[in-house]
Amino acid sequence: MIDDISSARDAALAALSLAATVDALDAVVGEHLGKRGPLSSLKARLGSLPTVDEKKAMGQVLNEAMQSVAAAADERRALLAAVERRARLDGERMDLTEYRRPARRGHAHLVTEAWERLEDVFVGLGFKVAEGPEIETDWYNFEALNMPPSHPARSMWDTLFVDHGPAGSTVLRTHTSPVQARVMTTQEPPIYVVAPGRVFRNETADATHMPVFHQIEGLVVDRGISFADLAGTIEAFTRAFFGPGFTSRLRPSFFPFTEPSAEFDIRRPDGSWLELGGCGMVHPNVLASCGIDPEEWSGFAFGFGIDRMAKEYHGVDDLREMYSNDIRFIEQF
Ligand code: FA5
Repeated sequence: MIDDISSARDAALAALSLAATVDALDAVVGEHLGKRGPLSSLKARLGSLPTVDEKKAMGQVLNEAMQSVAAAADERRALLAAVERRARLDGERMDLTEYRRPARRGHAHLVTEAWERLEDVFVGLGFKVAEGPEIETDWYNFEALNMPPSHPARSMWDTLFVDHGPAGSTVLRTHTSPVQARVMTTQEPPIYVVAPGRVFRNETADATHMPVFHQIEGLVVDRGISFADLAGTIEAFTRAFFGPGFTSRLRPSFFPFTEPSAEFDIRRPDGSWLELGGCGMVHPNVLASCGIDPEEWSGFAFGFGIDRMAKEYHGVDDLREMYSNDIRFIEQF
């Protein structure tokens, strides 16, 4: 009987190993371990064994055979199930890369765009681009610009100081005008430069003010430069930047580093005015402190707010919107 048990077990194991699917395997299990299967029918033969001991011993052998078949079936079922699952997943997989949204390109910040356009306009008018440091010495930011220590005009700008060197000697530049002094102390006239850059003031942000904003400085030093050259340059630039519907005007004003000085406004097509910056003829004291002979050379300078120009150009209501990085705002441009 032992031989019969062994061969029934081996036949079951062989059939299991040939089953290629879980369904086929279940069928094999049913066939070999089921009630009518060869192993079960051997169970029926136990009763015909002569002694209790033999019945017991043979029963145990048979049980072990059935258990080994069941264990082999479980192992193979797990394997086949994993293979089938993988095949099903592969079949269900969708190639999502087939649906491609057209790539969306962003754009430079509105202020950066205005900055670059301004450079283009002025380079087109024959200017070169200069730059200076954002952390400045008191001398360049104030003193060279005709504002000696304690000069009351210094309070025109709410200055942020840097804790470096003697107290008050280092500032975050309050305007781009120190670049005038840097250019004049290092270059011989004739000078035609613009200097765009970031400036800092201890101011609370509101619709038209930011504590960190941008200006573009212009400086011309040559022989026989007059106020008419300044007015003509500003008018040419206004039309080139904003378009033919816009014009400019100059209003008398005061800056310590220019004499005479003016405020520069642009007139929108609807007739309203917007203050954009300051300008004037370079003060003889400024030329002299930068080593240029005011008897031989004269010049004009201007400085205006790039952020306000970008705001105006795009019809934005509030400067702060341009720095909120709200994608719904940015996407409009
Ligand atoms: C100046 O800064 C002078 N350096 C301009 C100048 C240069 C005059 C050369 C003469 C010769 P003012 O402080 O007015 O001036 O600033 C000039 C422009 O910067 C303003 O008209 C405005 O357009 C812009 N501006 C000033 N403060 C802010 C601010 N907090 N936020 C945004 N823009 C500002």
